[in-house]
Amino acid sequence: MLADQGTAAFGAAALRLPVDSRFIVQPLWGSIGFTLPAAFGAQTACPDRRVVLIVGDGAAQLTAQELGSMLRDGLKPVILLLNNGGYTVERAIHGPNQRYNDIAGWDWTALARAMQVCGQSRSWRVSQTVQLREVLARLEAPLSLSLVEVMLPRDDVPALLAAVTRSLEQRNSGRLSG
Ligand SMILES: Cc1ncc(C[n+]2csc(CCOP(=O)(O)OP(=O)(O)O)c2C)c(N)n1
Ligand SMILES: [Mg+2]
Repeated sequence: MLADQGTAAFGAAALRLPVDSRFIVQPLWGSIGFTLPAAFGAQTACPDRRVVLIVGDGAAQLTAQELGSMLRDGLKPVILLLNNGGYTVERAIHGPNQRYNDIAGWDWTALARAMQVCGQSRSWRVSQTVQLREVLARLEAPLSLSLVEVMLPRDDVPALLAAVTRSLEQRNSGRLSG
């Protein structure tokens, strides 16, 4: 499993994973978009393992072309693309309504199709938990590159991120010393 910087990494940090799973994040440099080509590398290195990538819409827009490389090589990762209309983690830290945190809307379910010539991918758009569960149940052994566009409310953040931003706000407002 790979989780990109943004709400993806903050949410995935709280997951309990099976003992033999590996979890790839890049918290130190935090360069968004890293995990999409990293998923390409992981799936190439481990063709018999199921690679699950959780990536935000903003991050994915930086390195989306590597979907094409994965399709070229016939790789079958599961990609959970979190569509919350922009840079939600940044909104949580500063400027919730600033235009610089909005991104251009993309038709994510059409994207993989546009990058292939002979139908090696499948895409879904889900907006309810029950739909996500249904799709994930089908993806226990993916037959093709599988992209699930997960629609999320713009300001929906994991509990860990909410706690971090609360303490940042306290510090910035001078209410916390030291
Ligand atoms: C290359 C790079 N550019 C900008 C940033 C600053 N940055 C950190 S998180 C983030 C937003 C991520 O948005 P998204 O991938 O949509 O995740 P979300 O929090 O919305 O789920 C940005 C712009 C960065 N870390 N790296
Ligand atoms: Mg986003």
